[in-house]
Amino acid sequence: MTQRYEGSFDGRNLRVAIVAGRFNETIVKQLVDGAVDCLARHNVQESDISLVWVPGAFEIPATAKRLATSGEVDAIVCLGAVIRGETAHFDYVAGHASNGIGAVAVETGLPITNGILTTESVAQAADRAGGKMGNKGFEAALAAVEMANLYASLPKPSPEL
Ligand code: INI
Repeated sequence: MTQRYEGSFDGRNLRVAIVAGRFNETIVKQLVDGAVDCLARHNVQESDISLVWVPGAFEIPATAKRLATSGEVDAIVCLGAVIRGETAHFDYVAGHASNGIGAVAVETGLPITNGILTTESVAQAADRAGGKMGNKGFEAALAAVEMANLYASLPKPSPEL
């Protein structure tokens, strides 16, 4: 018979860290609110949520790695806003953040989700931070709960591989 694996959306007993980049803070605060709301709605205890602020999206991957290797969290939600109109460094900051988060997730085997907005304008970012396109912070938090539960249910990784 086919073994089917899927993570549940029940966050009971999960310890979740949110790493948030302060750059474009008004937008990122909306993402954080969305993420915290999602975690609360999915039974994550308030005392099991850590919120870590860093200066900007560039600092998110290294901070996520510190948390991932602490053994004290089950999932990490990365939130930030990189807006093209505001920097010639857009591609570097956005690329580093996104690639870095992916690399940390693969290296550490911990669920780390990407709720970093990369948009052309502040208006596009606002649309995705509680506006007409929803809240990417909420979505990233939901993905973190699902992935933490999925990993808990999958066969354990072999220490030899
Ligand atoms: N950081 C962001 O999170 N978003 C941006 O749009 C941004 N811009 O425009 O430059 C940004 N820059 C700061 C960067 O993330 C670092 O904090 C900074 O370079 C210090 O290392």
